[in-house]
Amino acid sequence: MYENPRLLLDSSSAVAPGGITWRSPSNIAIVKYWGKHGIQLPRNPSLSFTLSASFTDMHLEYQLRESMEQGIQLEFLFHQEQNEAFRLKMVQFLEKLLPIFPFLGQLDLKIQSGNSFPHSAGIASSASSMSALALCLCSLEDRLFGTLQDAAAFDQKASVIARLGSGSACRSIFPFASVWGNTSVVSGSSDTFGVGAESMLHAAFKDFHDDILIVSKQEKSVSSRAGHALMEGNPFAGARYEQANKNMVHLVEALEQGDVNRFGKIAEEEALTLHALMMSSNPSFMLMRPNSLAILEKVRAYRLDTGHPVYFTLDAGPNVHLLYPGEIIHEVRAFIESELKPHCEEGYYIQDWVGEGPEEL
Ligand code: 2P0
Repeated sequence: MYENPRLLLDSSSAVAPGGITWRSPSNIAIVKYWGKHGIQLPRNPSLSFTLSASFTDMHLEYQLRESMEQGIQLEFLFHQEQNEAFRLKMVQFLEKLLPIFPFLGQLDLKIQSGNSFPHSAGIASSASSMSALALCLCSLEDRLFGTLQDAAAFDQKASVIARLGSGSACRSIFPFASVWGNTSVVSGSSDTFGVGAESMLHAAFKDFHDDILIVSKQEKSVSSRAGHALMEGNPFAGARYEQANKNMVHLVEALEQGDVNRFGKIAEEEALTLHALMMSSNPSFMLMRPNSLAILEKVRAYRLDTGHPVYFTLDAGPNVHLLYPGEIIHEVRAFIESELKPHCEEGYYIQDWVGEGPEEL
């Protein structure tokens, strides 16, 4: 639907060389996307909070190509250094996008990219980097052709492009929260792009924190692509997709009503289900480490002892995300420092929070 052969520069186009920069954040799923089909289409709807401190900055430079070379011409720097593996991945992706952005084949491109979090923090950077790239490309289209002046159309196209790069990235385009995947409880929701969910958030959730406890800085033992693929043979897949649909309904209610405890119960169930699915896949993967489990048990005991609404979620890896409202930040940080930090690799954790979404710099 986004293929557009007319987005080509004609020979009389006078394109001045230029640059575009976007900062785009990561996101943390509360209802998880796990299982896909077709071209990056989700098996179930998901909902995430948009983060603030974990982001990618991407600068895209372009100039009209003078040579007759075909295809994508790209120079790529990651944290100011050449990275051939990343460059080739990026070239492959941009080549796939040529039917949507045919003008990319007429330009010499240079991308400089960097993350706010260390590369070796065991944090997936695909959501922030693919959303940043999608935003740069849509800004470039708009600058050259004026075709994305409408903010909603811009966001929707950016979300589609981000999704093609990495499913979860399509949710990073929107401030505070986003829903991706068709669900009857969110009007306008779609399998092909994320939609903003800020308007459904009770004030209680707009000041939510997500402290990311880094249990291991190692790369994930299984790629997301392989993880999603394992769902195709998982005996619990059907029940899982049903559960995700129900959790989405309940989560939207909890978010609207400001029901933090109901929200937290769903968040933990989703995280543990994701890991249970990986354990019950063939081959089976155990993504938590002993320190992950120690943290989960301490969080539950702390909640029981203090009554403070602190909940956990997990991505497809060993690191634990602690979710809690800003009003108890001092108590929770003291708990992290004394009880949880010893379970983190080199005592490392990232202080993050729900935020405003991407910004053009
Ligand atoms: C999510 N995750 O909803 C889920 C929960 C991780 C755990 O989406 O293959 O990098 O690029 O579409 O988006 C991570 O998978 O996978 C992910 P692809 P992606 O955030």
